[in-house]
Amino acid sequence: MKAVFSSVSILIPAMDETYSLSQTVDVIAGTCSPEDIAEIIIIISPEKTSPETVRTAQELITKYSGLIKIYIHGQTLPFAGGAVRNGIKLAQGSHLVMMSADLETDPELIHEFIAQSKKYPDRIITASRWKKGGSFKGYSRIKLLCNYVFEKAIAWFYFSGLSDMTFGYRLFPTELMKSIKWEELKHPFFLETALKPLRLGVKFVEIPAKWEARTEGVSQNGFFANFMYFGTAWRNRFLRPEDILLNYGGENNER
Ligand SMILES: Nc1nc2c(ncn2[C@@H]2O[C@H](COP(=O)(O)OP(=O)(O)OP(=O)(O)O)[C@@H](O)[C@H]2O)c(=O)[nH]1
Ligand SMILES: [Mg+2]
Repeated sequence: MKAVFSSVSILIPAMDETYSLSQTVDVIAGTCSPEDIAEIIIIISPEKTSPETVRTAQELITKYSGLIKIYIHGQTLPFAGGAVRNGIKLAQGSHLVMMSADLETDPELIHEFIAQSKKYPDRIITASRWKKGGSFKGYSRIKLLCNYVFEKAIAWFYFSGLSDMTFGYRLFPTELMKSIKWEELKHPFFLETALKPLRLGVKFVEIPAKWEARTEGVSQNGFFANFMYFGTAWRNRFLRPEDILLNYGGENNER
């Protein structure tokens, strides 16, 4: 699968963010070339996303009309992973970015993601808080310790040099994302988006990211939900390409 960079679709699931969502989009608009952005899709839950968030999204659509295509999509699959999976199906750009609306995925990095993707269009560009230059601010000590141990264990288990597989801030070739049979719906989906491509032999580029706890809204991921990540790590470890790809061998069959 050879990818060529033409533009990026940016997927932003949102629940209870207002100024954080605006700032995310404003920074992207202020730091990236409009021709590099295919679209920004704000994915909301019709039942759970707050009316203020929806209003903010509508204001952004008006503010950038004629400059950047922004639209709202009401998710049909549940939870954060389901929202992103809906976005993948819709993405029109050659590449797509998965990020959040709570400013924990620093929007200042998007132009760097794009620059790296132009250089390495077949690779996944992934943000790492553990790489030199990255950091955490406002992460509880216990979470930090658990994350450190988990990241080390999982890198060892997968023979991978990646340092931050649980962080949901990545750029992918769109075709790759559309070709995979995704399984997770909740937060472990962020981990799954590293593990399945790793099993397929896809290469990654890590860029350092500074993570800062949200100042608005609440995390949808309770502490004990983090234990679900073990199951995801285990289940994906022994998958083969024929288990992962929707249309394995399809190209050959067409001949
Ligand atoms: N549309 C939609 N968005 C969601 C849902 N759950 C979470 N989000 C959004 O997804 C993004 C990440 O969610 P968080 O709950 O902050 O998850 P996280 O940052 O991975 O986890 P923490 O480290 O605990 O904050 C935020 O922009 C949320 O608003 C959901 O069910 N539907
Ligand atoms: Mg968050």
